[in-house]
Amino acid sequence: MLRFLTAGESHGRALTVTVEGLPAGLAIDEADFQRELGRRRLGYGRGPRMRFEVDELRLLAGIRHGRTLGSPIAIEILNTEWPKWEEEMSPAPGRPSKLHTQPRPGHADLAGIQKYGFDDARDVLERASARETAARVVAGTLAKALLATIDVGILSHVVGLGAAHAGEAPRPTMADLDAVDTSEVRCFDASVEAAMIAEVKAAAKAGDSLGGIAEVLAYNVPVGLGSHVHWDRKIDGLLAQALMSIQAIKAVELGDGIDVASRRGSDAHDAITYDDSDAQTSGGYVRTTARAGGIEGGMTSGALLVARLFMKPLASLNRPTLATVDVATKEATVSWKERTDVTAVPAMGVVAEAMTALVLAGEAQRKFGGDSVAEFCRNHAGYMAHLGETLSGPRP
Ligand code: EPS
Repeated sequence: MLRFLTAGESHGRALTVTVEGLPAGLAIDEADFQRELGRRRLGYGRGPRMRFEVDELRLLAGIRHGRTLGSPIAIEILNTEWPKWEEEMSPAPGRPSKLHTQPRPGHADLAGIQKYGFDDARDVLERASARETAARVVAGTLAKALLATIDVGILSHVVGLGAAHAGEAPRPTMADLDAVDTSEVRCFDASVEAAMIAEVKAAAKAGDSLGGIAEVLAYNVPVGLGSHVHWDRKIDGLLAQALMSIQAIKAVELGDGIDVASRRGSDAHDAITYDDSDAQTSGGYVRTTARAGGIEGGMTSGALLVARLFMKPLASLNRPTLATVDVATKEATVSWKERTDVTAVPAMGVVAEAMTALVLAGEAQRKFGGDSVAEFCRNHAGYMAHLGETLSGPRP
């Protein structure tokens, strides 16, 4: 079973991530993590921190000479500003210099203060912050590397930013990933890029924030990851949970999930054809459309996996205007001003790739097993070679 745990506060000394359950022999090095972390820092509308944050890494355990050992992997991501925050975030007994008592509407501040009995929203916000997604991206880099050994590729692109939406442009393939990352808003539809940037500029000028939509695509996913047999083995449920857990995500759509609810069945599903020259992921059974998002009955179908994530505008506003209540005095006020991004939708897509990779890699390991990458790949190849054969041959 592939598991990971992160720890760390946004302005603490470091984030750490422990990843457990990967096979031995997976080729990985620091540059792989840095490439993905660098992609996560991109995006028009990010705040000042993303210009100076460097995501310095320490590979602490589980990797030797560029290969995983099969043991738990532990990685630390140092926070650039720690020296500035050392006193405020010190683990030693003491008191904060200032209490943040005016919770930001839409943030974890108020529910966290109430639930944990805090008198300072910083005790909540430091962990609720999307800084934690850097650790997820590190874990996701390992998951992507495992999936790459069976030729599964994952990418994301932004399809909505504020009121600007991409049209019906063709979906990017893995070969288009650099082009997507080159776009300032990670949008593959060049005709809408300027409108997205204008949206961000206008929101920034107003001291406001913006949400949006990113689409994640997973190519070459083999048929049969996940299962129909239990609610907690259905891969659509696992993906929804993993993607909804990303900070500020309020909805996840798989395939045309929202739209098909108002169509007739004859117009909502993906017709099946057979083409044995296209046997790679699905045993030759080809879906002619991608409405189901590559998932049927809680299992991957071998078709393109498509998930869309809907992100709310960030709760921290550069010009706080929403009414709130000071929890110390119960007086009406607005929140304090916390440094923030205008939007983080382009980065969210990269985080969504990581979470998708972690779910798919976990399910691939459940299906193919293997203590070494070689064994994992052999088992995958054996399964793919015999797709479509019945369990025990002809009935007696
Ligand atoms: C964030 C606020 C900003 C973002 C941060 C998420 O951080 P700061 O308060 O330090 O300016 O830059 O994102 C990251 C640090 C990151 O690595 O993604 C928030 O409140 O969620």
